[in-house]
Amino acid sequence: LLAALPDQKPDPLLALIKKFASDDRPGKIDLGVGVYRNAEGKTPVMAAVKSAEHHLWETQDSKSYIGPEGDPTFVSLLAQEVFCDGMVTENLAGVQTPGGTAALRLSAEILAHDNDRSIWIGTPTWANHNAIFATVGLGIKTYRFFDPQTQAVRVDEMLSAFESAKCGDAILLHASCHNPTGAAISAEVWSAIAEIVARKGLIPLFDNAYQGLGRGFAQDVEGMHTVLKAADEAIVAVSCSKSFSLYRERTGAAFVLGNSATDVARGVANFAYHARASYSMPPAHGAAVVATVLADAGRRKLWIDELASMRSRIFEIRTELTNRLSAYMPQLAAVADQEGMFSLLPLTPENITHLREVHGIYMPDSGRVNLAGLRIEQVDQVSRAIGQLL
Ligand code: PLP
Ligand code: TYF
Repeated sequence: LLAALPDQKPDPLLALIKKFASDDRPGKIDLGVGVYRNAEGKTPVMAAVKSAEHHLWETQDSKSYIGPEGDPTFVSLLAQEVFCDGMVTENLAGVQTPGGTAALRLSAEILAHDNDRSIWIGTPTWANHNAIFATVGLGIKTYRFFDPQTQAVRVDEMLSAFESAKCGDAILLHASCHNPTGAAISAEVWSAIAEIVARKGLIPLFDNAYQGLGRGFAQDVEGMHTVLKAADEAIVAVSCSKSFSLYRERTGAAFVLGNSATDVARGVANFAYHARASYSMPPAHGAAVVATVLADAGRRKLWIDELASMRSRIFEIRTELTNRLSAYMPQLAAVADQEGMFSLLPLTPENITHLREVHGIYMPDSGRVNLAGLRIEQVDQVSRAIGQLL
């Protein structure tokens, strides 16, 4: 058994965490794994989360099973935040999942039910997307999404890929804060995507993993809403890992939007079937925390304000870094218009090894930088180290 198994490489981002930890240089800088860090370099528990945990500790009276769909109160409170008024109807339903990853996995499972269906994925994308869709046997088709040299979305290539998709194919879209590029899709392009989705009968699958870390909590899903309103059927995978800083609590949800209450109930029943066959039920704590934050106006405001300050810290670093890097390479001025924690710099694997070995600056070989890994006073030093290589 064991000798016959294939060799498996660790996820490069997760492998980088270990490499960084074993570097004992005091000035080392981690621009690798996608977690938010504050000005002190910490990933703190949000104040609203602490308050909710305190409340739960005092009031929670049972740890009995909750079922594969998870907590329906969490699911409906989260739906109010992710969708807009007219969308939360009997034609929308969802389940709680262990993080955005499991929401994507359940989505992949129901999409893979039709052997003829393919999913269209932009490149580059979050590395785990490929693994998730390949594991369930879904056909994967790719289109080039981003040009690191110009830092622009390859709009024409993306739209013509969608034009060539078959009716019933799925298209994977990042709702905002694209991982790994940070590239934002304009309102006009969202409308063009919506038009193709409607005309060709495509199924959008949105990965909504960074809501609130881009332009604003509500703004970050406006483009998604444009497409969802046009779509006949759609799926939305939500992660609460970043938006609530709940990473290890594994909190998320998968939603289906359909044409009738009967259809979405069938979608949810299939999500629950696949959940039962793998992890049985989602862990309760993170979802209970999110529900406790969202259900209380005071805690919700505390959370929304803290999220806004996280967003503005990322924006400040982005602006400062862009000002310096664009002096070396004018195209990098576009980095300022990107959103979320990441940008993808046009660096070679040799450049990245040099930055790590000589300057103690860590990033994956792709050249993706997590801007939240920087303190404002480090921007100058990091820009000079990177600038020399551009
Ligand atoms: N989707 C994207 C684009 C991500 O970057 C991540 C990263 O964590 C996820 C989904 C999964 O998030 P979770 O930790 O909630 O599973
Ligand atoms: O892209 C990132 O850095 C985050 C963290 O299997 C992550 O999404 C990376 C890999 C993974 C889970 C989370």
